Amino acid sequence: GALVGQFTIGGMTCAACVNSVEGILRSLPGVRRAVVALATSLGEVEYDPAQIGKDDIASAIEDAGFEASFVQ
Ligand code: 9UX
Repeated sequence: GALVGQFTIGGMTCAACVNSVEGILRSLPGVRRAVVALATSLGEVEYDPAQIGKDDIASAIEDAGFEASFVQ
């Protein structure tokens, strides 16, 4: 079944950053749901572990110019 990963995302300073990161996350194969909050710098991603892992998700965030670390 799907897993949920939580990330702290650094470097987001405006609402467009949030939309950008959400768009990147939702475009990844295996990601079913992604919600990013500017106020808390938190992102929650529901994903299929058969298709993608937390490291891949974090790498995609970092490739877009933000910092990502796992919360759980
Ligand atoms: Mo806003 Mo974010 O002007 O990368 S889009 S700071």
